[in-house]
Amino acid sequence: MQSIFQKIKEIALDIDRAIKDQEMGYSEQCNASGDDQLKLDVYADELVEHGLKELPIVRALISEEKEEPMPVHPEGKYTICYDPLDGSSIVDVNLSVGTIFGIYEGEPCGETLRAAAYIVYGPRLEMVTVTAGDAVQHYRCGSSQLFNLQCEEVRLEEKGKLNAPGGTQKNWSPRHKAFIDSLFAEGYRLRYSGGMVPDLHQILLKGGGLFSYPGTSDKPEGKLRLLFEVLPFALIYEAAGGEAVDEQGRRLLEITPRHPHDTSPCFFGSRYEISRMKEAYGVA
Ligand code: P6P
Repeated sequence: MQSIFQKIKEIALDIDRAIKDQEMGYSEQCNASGDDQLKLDVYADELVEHGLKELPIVRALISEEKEEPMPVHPEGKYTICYDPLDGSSIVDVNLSVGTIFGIYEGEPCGETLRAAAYIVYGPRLEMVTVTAGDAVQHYRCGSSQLFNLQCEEVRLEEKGKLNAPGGTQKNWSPRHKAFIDSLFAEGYRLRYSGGMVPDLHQILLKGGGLFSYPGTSDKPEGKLRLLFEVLPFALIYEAAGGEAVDEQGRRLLEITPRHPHDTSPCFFGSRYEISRMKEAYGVA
């Protein structure tokens, strides 16, 4: 696994440079989910693909930016699913964005997820990693271009203070709106940038709270993709002592996608907030 994390660090430095140097225009393409692709999306996708293909341990790759899985080394052990530049639509206004990796052994699903990592491209370049069964680790890249360990065991508090409610509010169910409003009535502070990676990174490092992207009238199955967005963060949040569930209160890591680009409604947070969600959704 360390060879993968090391390669991710190298890729992160390349994408960080590209964000600073590349133009922000749109390509003529769109991805498998129908999202318009920035030239930067395409370039970041190439950087991840070419970097990971150098590792003999990689059996296959699945990218948010490509419809089909990419076979790599037949004797490889892991299938790596990734979102090369999540939140790229906000990079042109200089908000933080990220890259997300799920490292699966066998057919990719919650149960075969062996490790996860994400990179945050913000005022500082940072990385968070976890191997199933181990602690969540947080790294920061200094001017030396080295990733220095900041915390060897990132933990969520039992209850947090931050609330990151995703999705178009006019398309929320009345049940979801009542639940989100009840958290604000308890004094939670709104922290939502529209970038999944910095929004979840903030809650993780600030001790807790809730990030939610529910099913909505326009997106009944949610917006966030299981293999390369939802499941990697589910592994990280559970390893940090939190929970990650769908609208039935089921662990997201118990889900097996039918298609590589399947999405799921998702709730990530500290135990208290997830218990409140289960009460509000009647799935406690
Ligand atoms: P909304 C970015 O496009 C993204 O995929 C995630 O990074 C983010 O959490 C979500 O979409 C934001 O979606 O509908 O709240 O703007």
